[in-house]
Amino acid sequence: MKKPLFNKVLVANRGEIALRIMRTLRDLEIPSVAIYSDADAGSLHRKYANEAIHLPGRASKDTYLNVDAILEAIRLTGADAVHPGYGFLSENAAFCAAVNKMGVKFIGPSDQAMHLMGDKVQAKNLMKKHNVPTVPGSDGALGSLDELQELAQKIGYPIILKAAAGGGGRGMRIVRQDAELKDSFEACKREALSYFGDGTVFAERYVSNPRHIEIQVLCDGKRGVHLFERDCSVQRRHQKLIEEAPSRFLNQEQRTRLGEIAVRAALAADYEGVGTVEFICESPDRAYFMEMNTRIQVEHPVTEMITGVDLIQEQIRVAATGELRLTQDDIQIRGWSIETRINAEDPAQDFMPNPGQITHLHLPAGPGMRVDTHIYAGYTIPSDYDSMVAKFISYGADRDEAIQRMLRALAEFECDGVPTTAKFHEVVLKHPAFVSGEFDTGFLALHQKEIEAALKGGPADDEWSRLFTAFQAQVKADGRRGTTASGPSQWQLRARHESCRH
Ligand code: MV4
Repeated sequence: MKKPLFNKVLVANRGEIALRIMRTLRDLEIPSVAIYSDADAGSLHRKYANEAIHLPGRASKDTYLNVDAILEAIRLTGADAVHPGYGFLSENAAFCAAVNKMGVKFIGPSDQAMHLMGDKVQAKNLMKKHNVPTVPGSDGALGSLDELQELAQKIGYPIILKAAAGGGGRGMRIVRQDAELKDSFEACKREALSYFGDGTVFAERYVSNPRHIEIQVLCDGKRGVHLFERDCSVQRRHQKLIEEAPSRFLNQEQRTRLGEIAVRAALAADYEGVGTVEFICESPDRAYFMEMNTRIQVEHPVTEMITGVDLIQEQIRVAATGELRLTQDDIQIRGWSIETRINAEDPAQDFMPNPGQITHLHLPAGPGMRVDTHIYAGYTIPSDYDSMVAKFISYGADRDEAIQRMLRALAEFECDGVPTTAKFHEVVLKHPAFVSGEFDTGFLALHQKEIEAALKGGPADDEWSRLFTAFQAQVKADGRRGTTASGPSQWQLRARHESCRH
């Protein structure tokens, strides 16, 4: 009888990711423990787990962020491992250390590696030592305004100021001229201190409208493999909305090169578990290390779809055995995958979160469609947590098929009682710039007006759909499958689109 990897795993999270982790635990025949707040008394993750511990209260700080309550739940249930998911305490080094101190395994990296990557100055210094490309900027933390002024003379504008304890777009300021430097520097330090309790700030040359390319890595502290890239450039205010794997932006040689750099970056910190090394790219050959996320990410399913690897299972295996069982040769790309985040927000109301009760629900399915969600008909979306209620993950032999299948799913989806971002995703997935793959992190800002017009169902929307259908027909007529589907260039499409718009 094989010794189980763990006897019982407490999942210190909620929503779709808690369910997703518990399903893999079920595959591995490992009993799961849920924690749930007052607001999640009717949640699927509570129902699905083998055991469930109620954490009194609604607010995150009293429940999913309540370290003492969660440590007590571990003691109470005798769990020998904890999976933190993403968000909440997943990158909280103190929680990680407290769990390990109990003799319970935190499924993730060591608290040292987590702490190191959480300090963007330390992380960047480590990368420089290991020949991982970084953006030119200050040599570590900025000591004074004089130092910043000297740097500005040296590297020129625009410059971006960043909080060392920040990340994910928090605590950043772009400076475009000398006159703004002093106030921006003071403001950035003040915000860093109040948001993160650490006023340390550093500076870099600002790369305008980069692509956001991130590499999935899986390490055991000694060895590491990469599972290729995800392109997360379609973002709104640093909130990713659409992610895909692989990226049209990289060819096979660039993909391999960036993957090897990412593994080197992770092993520089003796990294154990799954992690994501994030780059911004000025061009396919000019990628710069941004930060390393030391958790499983929301968008991990697109990587699972193109590689066939269950990342949560591998994460649990490495945590239990300390050994990576995959080699780089085991990991191949097959097909294309796209994820859209379905948020209970109203895109027509500036994406304002709009929780409430779901009175009718029909979820899409069929070939090439995976839905990771915790909602059900009659479920009331609590206002206490983030607004993401589902992830639609499409899979196709190539990018065009992945887009088509996502559009099929979005059209099939029905959800009454709360507005969602589904219609927004339909509009974006039909946009010539998206379809052609020629977009960067500035995509939504650049096309905001057209997208808003299409959302209102104006003529642009009908014309858009017609244009999209014509484009797709041409791709098929060309018989060109795969990512190199050319069809009319984005600019031809756009010109046609523009001419039709007026
Ligand atoms: C940058 C950058 C351009 N130049 N750093 C955003 C969050 C974190 N991952 C790092 N980020 C960026 N750092 C330099 N030197 C662009 C981003 C960035 C971004 C910036 C503004 C608006 C949207 C963005 C989306 C992804 C990355």
